This record gives sequence, structure tokens and C-alpha cells, in this order.
Amino acid sequence: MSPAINIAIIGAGIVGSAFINQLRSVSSLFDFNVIYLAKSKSALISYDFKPLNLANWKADLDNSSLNPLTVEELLKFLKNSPLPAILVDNTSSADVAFAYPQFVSNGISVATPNKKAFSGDLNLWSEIFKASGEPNGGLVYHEATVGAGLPVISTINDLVNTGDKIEKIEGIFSGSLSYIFNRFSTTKPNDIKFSEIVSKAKELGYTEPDPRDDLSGLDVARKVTILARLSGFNVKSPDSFPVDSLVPQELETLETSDEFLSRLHEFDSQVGHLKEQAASEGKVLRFVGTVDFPNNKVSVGFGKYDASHPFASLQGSDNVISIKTERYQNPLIIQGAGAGAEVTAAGVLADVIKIGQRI
Ligand code: NHO
Repeated sequence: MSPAINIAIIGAGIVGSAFINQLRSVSSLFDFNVIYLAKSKSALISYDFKPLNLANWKADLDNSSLNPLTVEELLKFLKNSPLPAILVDNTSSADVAFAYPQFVSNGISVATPNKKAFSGDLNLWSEIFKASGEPNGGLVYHEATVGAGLPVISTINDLVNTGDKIEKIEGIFSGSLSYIFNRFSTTKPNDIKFSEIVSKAKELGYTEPDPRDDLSGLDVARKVTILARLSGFNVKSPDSFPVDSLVPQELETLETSDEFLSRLHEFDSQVGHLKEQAASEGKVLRFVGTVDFPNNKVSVGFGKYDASHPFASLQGSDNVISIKTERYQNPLIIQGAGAGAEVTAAGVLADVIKIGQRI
């Protein structure tokens, strides 16, 4: 019989739905028993810890009259789990993220694509990994917080853990901004409008729930913060270094992302101007993040690149991450799809399987 593990899943949106479908279809060395599944307004809860029947999970979750447990209630519930438990946080909730140290110090492992805990306050980062390092601490995996399913975090961890020294990390870390600029700013002239391509990226599931998190540079700043910290650069927060923003000031405070998208066309000419300027120099615009140890500098912003530069020829929503280290003086390059439900969910599922192998 395969060993069994109890799984609590919070979040059933774009990534969460793909995750549940992959978890159900994958054959694994483990029996993954989902005992809790929640979205913001409803939940399915197996109080006797028997696996939930997920055959019609979407309809069952929509029709459930149970409210999601509070973080404290969920912690209490999982502490009573008769099997090892993994919390899969597929939300972008700060409240859930802030509670990771409590879960982890109670032996509950965490797998998540949620960047909030790892890019927020540096103390939270320290608390999470301190709790995980305790003899009975849970494991913490967050590969999909950078580069979706690409092996970025595991690679940096392996480099650092084997004594290599990171010198510079540079790359296109945003799948949505990669998609947007690969289509918008090309070496051949085009008349694509910025607002149209942003809406398309949202429709394809490449953006964050609110595309302003991508366009403001905040999402990239979060990813760069995470990579810097893993590499030993103690960045205080994602707003503690320079970040260029693509969100017009007038639209920053609009309440909903729908309102934002419906008004973005008013500002098409502003970004259009930047692209024309780059094109007049025979270059393309790209949105790049950098962690630069020799210069003690972390930054996120626009760069103009010649057509021959690898950043200029990216396809679709690809990310490209170049890691220069003491051992890899010719940088190690990781490239591939960096956004989208399936690859992100696969990154989370791979983490769940790794946790299963270690607990
Ligand atoms: P959704 O579709 O809004 O789903 C969120 C779900 O969480 C909903 O079901 C909501 O009801 C539930 N929820 C929220 N708060 C809750 C709470 N307190 N209790 C219970 N349920 C709650 O969001 P997504 O798109 O599925 O994203 C989920 C997480 O994955 C977020 O943390 C996001 O940052 C992360 N993520 C998403 C993507 C993506 O492709 N959509 C990626 C990475 C991480 O690789 C992707 C990426 O980096 C995209 C990025 N924008 C880029 O590079 O361009």
C-alpha cells in the first residue's frame, strides 16, 4: 500500500483548479488524501479525516454551505490530522501567508505559489525558515513563486547549499510582462495597442489576479526579493529598491481590476511612445530584474535590447533567468514558460511530491 498524506488546499482559482485536476490525475508513490478544500466563500471539510470525494469538486465547493475555516481553526484541524499534513496555499492571501510559521512549527508542511510570505517582511522569512529548521518543523517549498514550474529556486538552493557564490542574477521574471512586451515591442514595426495586449494576457491567465500587480513591477520585485534572499542578499522588502511602474498614476487607486482594464486604453500613447523610442534605436523594450552582488544593487525596470540579445528573442510568456556564480562564470541559463495555470500548478505539485518523499 502507498503511504498516505493529508492535504489541505486553500484557493481554487486559476492555479488552484489546475492543481486539483493534476493532483487527481497523477499517479504517485503516495495516496494524497484531500481533507480540506476552500475558496474565499465556501469550503469542503472532512472532519473525520476521510478523503473527500473530488469527482465533482467544483460544483460541490460552489454549493457547499460550509464557510472556510479561519487560519486558527485550520491550524487546530490539521494539528489533529492522524497522517502527516501538507498545506497547499493557492491563494494570494497575506493572512494565510503570515500564518506559515505557526503551521510549520506545528509540523505541517507548506507548498505554495503565493509570494507574499517570502517577499514580505524579512522577519517573516526568518521565522518561516527557523521554524522549518526545528527538529519537528514542517517543510517549506515555494518553487512556483518564481518562474512558475521552472527549476529556479531549487537550482539556486542547490548552488548555495553546495558552497557556490552567486554573483549576478538577471532575467525576465514576469510571464505576463514577457508575453506583453514580446508581442508589443518587436524589431519589426507593429500597431498593437498596449491595453489590448494586457487584456489578452489577463484572459490567458498569465497575469496576477489584479494585472496592476504585474504592471506596477511589484510582482517582479517580489520575485527578485525572493531570489536575492535565497542568494544571501538580505533585501528588506520589495519596495526597498528601485522599481519602474507601468501603471498610470491616475489608475493606481481604482477599486477593481475590471475598472482598471476598461480605462487602460486612455494611456496607450504613453507606453507607445517608449516603444517607438526604442524602435528608433533599432531596439526592443523588455522588463528586467537584477540582483548584482559586486555592485550591491537590486533593481527592476525597463531595458532596451538589440535584436541580437537573448532577451529580445523570447517567445510567448517565456521567462529567462541568467545566473552567474563563482563556478558558473559563463552564466547558467534557465528558460521556458514562466506563467500560466498548468505550469504553475505543476510547480506546486512537484513540491508536494518532494515533501511527500521527505516526510
Ligand atoms: P485566483 O484565480 O484569484 O485564485 C485565488 C483563489 O484563492 C480563489 O479561489 C479565492 O477564492 C481563494 N482565496 C483567496 N483568499 C482566500 C482565503 N483567505 N481563504 C480561502 N480561499 C481564498 O489566483 P491565481 O491566479 O490562481 O493565483 C493563486 C496564487 O498563485 C497567487 O498567490 C499567485 O500570485 C500565484 N501565482 C499565480 C501564477 C499564475 O500564472 N496565475 C503564477 C505564479 C504564482 O507563474 C505564474 C506567474 O508568476 C504569473 C505572474 N503574473 C507572471 O509571471 O506574469
